Amino acid sequence: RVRTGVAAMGQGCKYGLKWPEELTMLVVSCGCRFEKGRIYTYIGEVVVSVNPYRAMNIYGRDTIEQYKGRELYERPPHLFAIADAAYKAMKRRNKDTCIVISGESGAGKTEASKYIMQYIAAITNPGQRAEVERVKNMLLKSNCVLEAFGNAKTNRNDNSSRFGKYMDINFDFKGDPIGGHINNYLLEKSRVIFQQEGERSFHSFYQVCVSVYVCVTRQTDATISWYTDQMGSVADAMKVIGFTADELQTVYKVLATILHLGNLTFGVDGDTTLIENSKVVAVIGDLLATKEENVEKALLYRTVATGRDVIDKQHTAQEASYGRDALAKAMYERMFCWIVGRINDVIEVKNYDAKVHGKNTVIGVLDIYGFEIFQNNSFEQFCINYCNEKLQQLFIQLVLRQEQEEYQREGIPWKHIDFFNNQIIVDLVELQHKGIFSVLDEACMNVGKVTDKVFLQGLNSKLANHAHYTSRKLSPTDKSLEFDRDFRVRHYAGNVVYSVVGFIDKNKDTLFQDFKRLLYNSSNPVLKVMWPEGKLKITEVTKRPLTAATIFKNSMIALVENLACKEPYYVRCIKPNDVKSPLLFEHERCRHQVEYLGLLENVRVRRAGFANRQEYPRFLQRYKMISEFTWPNHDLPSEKEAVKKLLQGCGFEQDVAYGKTKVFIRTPRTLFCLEEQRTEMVGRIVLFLQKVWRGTI
Ligand code: AOV
Ligand code: MG
Repeated sequence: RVRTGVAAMGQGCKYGLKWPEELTMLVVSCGCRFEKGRIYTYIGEVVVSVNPYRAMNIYGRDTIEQYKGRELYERPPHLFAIADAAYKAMKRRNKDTCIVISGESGAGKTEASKYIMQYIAAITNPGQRAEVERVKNMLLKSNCVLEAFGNAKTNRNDNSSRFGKYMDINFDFKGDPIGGHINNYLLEKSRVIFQQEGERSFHSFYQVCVSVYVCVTRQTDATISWYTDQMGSVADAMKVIGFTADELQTVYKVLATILHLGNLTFGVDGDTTLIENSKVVAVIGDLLATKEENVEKALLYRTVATGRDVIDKQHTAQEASYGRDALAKAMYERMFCWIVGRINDVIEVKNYDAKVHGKNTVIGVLDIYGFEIFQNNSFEQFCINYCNEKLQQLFIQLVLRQEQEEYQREGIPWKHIDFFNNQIIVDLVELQHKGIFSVLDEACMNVGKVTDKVFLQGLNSKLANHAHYTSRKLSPTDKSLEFDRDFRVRHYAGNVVYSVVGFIDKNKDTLFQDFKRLLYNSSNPVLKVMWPEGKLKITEVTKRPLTAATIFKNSMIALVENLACKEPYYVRCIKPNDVKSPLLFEHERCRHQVEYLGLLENVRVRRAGFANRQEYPRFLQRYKMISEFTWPNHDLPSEKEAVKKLLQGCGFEQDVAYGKTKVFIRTPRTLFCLEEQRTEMVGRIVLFLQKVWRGTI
């Protein structure tokens, strides 16, 4: 039973092995498989994937063929099998399904999501319909574009997703892709103006730079040539998707503007704030298709309405720098959302009439930023880690809790298996009035003295007794926390110290109206559409916008609701080491991940539970031909009784349990045998019918 890896390991641990040996064995099993190049393992229907950090020859056409249309346990564990299972469930049962990929930063989520999409593209559209081919091509090409603008090198991953992505792929009644939709979540835009030691800004900036500055490309650094290669394919992909030449130009101009903004410095002369390198302003004016003096004014002044009067208030140098950075971040974020919007325009399902074509079903693929801990963790890490808490909660609900609840509902004898429920941490972040986001929003609403320190004080008074929250004030002897700056959250995946510096600003996310008007009034129409709110008059802009935390929280709640109403398939990614080595499987590191991902509980539930369950009528319909008691009809009082008789007759009695409405099958092997017998019988029946038909019987 090597094939099922971890699950098989679980079955082998019948001899009273308890924590932590049981966990250790799980990890050892994963490690052995990793060393043999078997990077995938199943726990029930969950795929555990260990990042190989080397090119694997397991994603080609021949492998795709091996998995196409097969059942999960027929072939060695693979991402393709889970993609196929999600596809089959969608096609056979008309169900919306989703594939949720989780794991910490650098564990292999984005790569997995791409292989899954490639697989789906490869197995669909046997009729080669042109429109379907077009849609598939767009869906695949969109990955490359979004990675260029939304990924960056971090200290955890050279190609780290700095935004969350959920993609719906829509299928017609034939099971062919006819469109899609991408939802993107909170881009880490602060990266545009600041990167931690060893990190970089978004790939897109380097891609434009290598194309402009030959001297950069002469460097022999491998990553530079990578950027050069990418530059070409991103531009090609954008053209294929349908970005016009003007649109592409505007994208480059926005990138260039941001780079130039980064060079701007402010000084003071008496009472006047001024721009020290005014030549840069001219360049920016040019790039933004607006007058130089408009740019200068927007950078140095703020128009405010006081009663009926409208006055220009001069910024201090500090305010001007703040405004410049906010502009750079906002321009990038706005452009990113615009790109996603343009892709959606193109891939959106068109001309589909459900009345004519039947229900249009969906497979959702979720690839978000993984849990991360850096030297310095700020608002962005806080949001990213909260997002991972939400997904862990969903996993608990769907895999651990629901499974156990079903046994109870069906009256199957069951000993409850405990697991750590992270709802308490989700509440710590998102609970109304009491959670960290609420305290942050309250602090931002305060007029007058609003500082990050005040926010921290708010947290300390509201959360003093929370088991997963602490700060130096609450734990005075804990030197790893700085007074008036840090708080620590005990996340499901580890402890993270956050610095409150910047939380208020990032949450308020203020961009002076003057910039919005500046960009809206550009004579470049592409730029103009990115900034529709710039058309509002000074006196019209009154409503307080939602904070970044509230927007993110609402989008996460909506995401989880959306996933929860689909049939989920899980890929749990594990990062074997911190040095990107294909050879190193660090047991302690992996043990930690297996533990917090809830995989041990997952194994326990599966081991004590059943691999497969089917409602009696459905089961009977499928297998009745293999038993003389049920073929062609049975005379038993109920379908449940008929199923019992059938299974007794085949000798599977030991491996099944009978619930109120469903039969539960413990091991996949039994299901195989049933399937084999069925195939054989169906063959015989067909042969028999053919003979009858030809009159040879
Ligand atoms: P992530 O998506 O989980 O991190 P990635 O999918 O970007 O992680 O994987 C990180 C790197 O690991 C990739 O760039 C590859 O070099 C390598 N890798 C991952 N999976 C495979 C595979 N199946 N085969 C070969 N190499 C692989 V983050 O986006 O940082 O959370 O926010
Ligand atoms: Mg990623």
